[in-house]
Amino acid sequence: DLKGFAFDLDGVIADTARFHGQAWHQLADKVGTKWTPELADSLKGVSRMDSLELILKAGGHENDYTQEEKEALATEKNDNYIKLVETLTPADILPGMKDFLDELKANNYHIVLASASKNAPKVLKYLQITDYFEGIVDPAKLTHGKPDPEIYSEAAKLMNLPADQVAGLEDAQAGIESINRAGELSIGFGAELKDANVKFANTADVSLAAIKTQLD
Ligand code: B16
Ligand code: MG
Repeated sequence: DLKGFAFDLDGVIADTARFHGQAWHQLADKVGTKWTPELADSLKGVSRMDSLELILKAGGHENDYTQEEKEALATEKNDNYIKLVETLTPADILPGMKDFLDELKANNYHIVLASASKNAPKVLKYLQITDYFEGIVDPAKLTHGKPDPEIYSEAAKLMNLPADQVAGLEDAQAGIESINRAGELSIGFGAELKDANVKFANTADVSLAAIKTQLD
């Protein structure tokens, strides 16, 4: 039986994937990499430095910058991203997610955050939902990012639950793979997540009953 839920943040709780995209697009223009929907998609759930490497590689620029310059580029992207995050309000919580958090809380489920983003605490603060989470996996302490299972395994540990009592919610292929490899139940939002155990077209469709229906 499920006892805990681990939430991805960007693209699941708030549409910050759009903000990450905007800030990375700016950076791609700066380094001269053509911005495409495929490139944008490949960055979802991927850490800041790994995302930068993917953008540099896509334009053949991986050897054009020193480590120091790369760190400066990543900082510039993050500064632009934070400016966008500071405009968030509770109205930016994706449809249905506040109700779902309330439903989980009312039914005494454990709730933690499993986001690759170092800005996650800030985003939760602006959305005013920090208090729903009994823990936040610290991405700075992880050896491997999504699709490695480490982040979702850590989420289960934070809740003191075995993997088979945990579900993870994700909008990105790298995240679904991470949940599946951690041995947890994967819940995916978006049509293209073929490996998710439970699938919803929109965040508004999720509820305990709707999950149960797909599992029966
Ligand atoms: P930061 P998630 C991920 O968050 C984003 O999807 C990804 O686009 C971003 O690069 C990554 O966090 C790192 O974010 O630069 O803020 O540390 O989807 O795992 O919640
Ligand atoms: Mg995400």
